[in-house]
Order: sequence, then C-alpha cells, then structure tokens
Amino acid sequence: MRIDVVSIFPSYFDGLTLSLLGKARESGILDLRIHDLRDWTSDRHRTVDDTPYGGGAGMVMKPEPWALALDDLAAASERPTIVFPSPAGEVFHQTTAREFSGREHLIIGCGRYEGIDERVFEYAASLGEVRLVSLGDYVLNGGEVAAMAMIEAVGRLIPGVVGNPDSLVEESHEDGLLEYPSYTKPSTWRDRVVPDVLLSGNHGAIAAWRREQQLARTASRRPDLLND
Ligand code: 6GU
Repeated sequence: MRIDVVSIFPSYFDGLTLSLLGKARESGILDLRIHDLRDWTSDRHRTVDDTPYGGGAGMVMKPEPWALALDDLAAASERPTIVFPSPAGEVFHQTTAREFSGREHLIIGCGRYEGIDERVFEYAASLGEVRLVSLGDYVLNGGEVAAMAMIEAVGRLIPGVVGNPDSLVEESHEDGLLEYPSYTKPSTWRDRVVPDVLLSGNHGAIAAWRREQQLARTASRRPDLLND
C-alpha cells in the first residue's frame, strides 16, 4: 500500500519510522512518503497561505500549491483516495480504517491555519475519491496529528504489519464493543488479585466472562455504542 502525505510540517511524521510501522516501511509492505507542500510553491517566500475573502480571523491555504501537489501525487495511481483531515469531516472509525486499509493508494493532505481554499476539495474530486475525515469533536491546530493517528490505525490493518493477526480480532471496536480487561503475572500484586476465572483453565468460562466484561464496560463507558 502507498500513502503520500502532504504537510508544511513534514517532521511531525518522523515518529512513523518507529516500531511496527517503521518495520513495515523497511520491509516494503507500506510505502509511506512524506512531502513538504512548500516544494510545490514557486515564489521566493514559498508562500502557502493568504487572507480569507469575506474577512475573518486567520489565514487560508492557497489553492495553487495544493493543486500542483495533488496533480503530481495522483498521477502515481489510477484513482487514489484523497483524505483531508478536518474537524468538519465525517468521523473516522475502525470501519473507516478497515475501508482505507483496502485501498492501493491514499493521499493525505494536511491543512493548517483556518483551512484550505474550498475549491481544492472540488478539484481533488476530479483526481480521486475525496474524503474529509475528523478524529472527533474537538479542534487540533492542523491535520498532522490526525493524519498520524489515521496512518497508524490503517497501517496496522495491512496484512503482515501486526505480527500475530489474532491480536487484531479481540480488540476494542473490532466487534463493536470495548475490549475485555487483561492481566498478567503476578496473580496477587499489592493486595489486588486476578479474577479467579482467568486462572481456572476453563476456556468456555473465560470466554463467557470476557464477553460479560465487554458488555458491562461498554454499557458503562460508551453506551452510545450499544444503541446504534
Ligand atoms: Cl482531522 N483536524 C483538525 N484540525 N482538528 C481535528 C481533527 C482533524 N479531528 C478532530 N479535531
């Protein structure tokens, strides 16, 4: 899978050389390329923003560098999925991560300031499938941190990235419920004991207990997950 990221702060993404994603990149399973939007400017100051029409606070990202970047990067595949992290987008869920992990080519455009000129999204739709995607109902300073979260969520679903594929099955959100609690040795620690059933060796009882725990903590922490 290929992922191209466009940002004015490419060094945000240095962390994606680490751990499982770093290994996936080294092995070639994940072709992740980070680009500086300013490389598609041509003025002396490498300008990427300007004042908003209609007035208002802050600056807006100019369309020209974005169009040149998208032209170059979209030419690498048939019809890429072009993702713009945005608090005004659809909410990113595990189902979205699954969907994106099946794509051959993602382009992720990270906006800053008050956002990107709206015409860029229209233009991008002529090059691929455009998705505006939000991490949730709060505001970040730009798309970079959101893009990193999405890349990690998508990347770990690519076959071969997570060593033991069983560990992808029993985690939070894969079955619509929160994950069951986990324990390791010692069985007693600072007067706290591991639930007896987990030491019983009774696999049926353990599975039933874990399911109950999933339902109980989902009902208590995330009742919204049970009602739709
Ligand atoms: Cl994707 N971008 C920004 N700037 N803020 C966010 C977000 C994205 N998701 C939640 N907040």
